[in-house]
Amino acid sequence: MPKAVIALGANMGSPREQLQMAVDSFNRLPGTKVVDCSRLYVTKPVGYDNQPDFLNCVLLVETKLSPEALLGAGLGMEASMGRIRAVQNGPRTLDVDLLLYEGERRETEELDIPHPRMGDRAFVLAPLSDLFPEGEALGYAFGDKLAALDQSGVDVCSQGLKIE
Ligand code: PH2
Ligand code: MG
Ligand code: MG
Repeated sequence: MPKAVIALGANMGSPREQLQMAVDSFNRLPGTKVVDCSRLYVTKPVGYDNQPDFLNCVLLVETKLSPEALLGAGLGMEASMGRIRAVQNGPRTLDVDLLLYEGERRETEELDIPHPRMGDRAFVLAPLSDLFPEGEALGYAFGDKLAALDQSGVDVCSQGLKIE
């Protein structure tokens, strides 16, 4: 089965519970298994300051779903957790981003893979390096990018999420 990497983030409501629900929801999708989950990180907001800290993590899944179907399922989870898109980069109950999908690239209105901003974001690359300590994920090299980023404001939480 193809592998894919998904980033999760939340900073409204009960972020830990919402992220755990997203992990469980991905695990229950047809033809999809959550293989690994990074540690959970508490991170300072990037792009829009006046909002609470985020919880962020990254998942590795194996899936028979297409990239579009996988993203669609994630957007459905965002909607079911009451996400309202009020401010760009603003607070949210759940954000699901498809970062990478094995053997696939996209540059469409609907979907960009690799995710176009992932290489600038320590809150994405630090958890990604938990899953891929060698600094390369599904053909995407990120070790040098992570080393060049300021990683202050990206801290590991003592307790992570569970994969059922
Ligand atoms: N997501 C954003 C913008 N800024 N900052 C942090 N720390 N974590 C996020 O997940 C995040 C962000 C847009 O999706
Ligand atoms: Mg995002
Ligand atoms: Mg998003």
